[in-house]
Amino acid sequence: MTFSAAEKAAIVSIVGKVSGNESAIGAEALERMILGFPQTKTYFKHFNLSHGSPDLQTHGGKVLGALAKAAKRLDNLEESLSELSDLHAYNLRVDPGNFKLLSHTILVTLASHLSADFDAVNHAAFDKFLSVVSQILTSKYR
Ligand code: HNI
Repeated sequence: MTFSAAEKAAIVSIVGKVSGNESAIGAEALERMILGFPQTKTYFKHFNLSHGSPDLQTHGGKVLGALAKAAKRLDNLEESLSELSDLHAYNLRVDPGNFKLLSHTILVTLASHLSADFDAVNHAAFDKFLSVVSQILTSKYR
């Protein structure tokens, strides 16, 4: 899957707008996922899942940080996400369907915070980015 120059610019721009707020944005996306889709809580039994908890902030920062890092290597996503792909497939064994749920809540969180900056073109490009990342993170399951 490749990205057009316009898609790359949109993805990099959105990541730039989140820069510095990865933990807060990531925590909110995680909270929306566990509240909106409570079945996803099974993966986070060892976390304090209360609103704004340090666990949510730390983990949210890791997830959004990984996306920011990946956005710097859009031409070589498979290689840059290889270790995370191993982790999710072999260690965590997250059911692939959950990636759609988290991608959705990341998009909702971005829309809520970035408002007009998250227009339809940026939305479409970021949706594609999350879908490609999810595809890679779930590619080693079978
Ligand atoms: Ni995910 C750990 C990135 C989707 C459950 N995950 C990580 C880490 C990163 C990460 C980064 C930390 C790795 C490390 O410590 O070395 N996860 C991502 C990304 C996506 C994603 C970029 C998709 C956009 N993860 C999901 C989904 C679930 C999920 C959909 C389950 C619903 N991830 C986990 C769990 C851990 C995890 C569980 C381990 C957490 C811990 O610290 O114990």
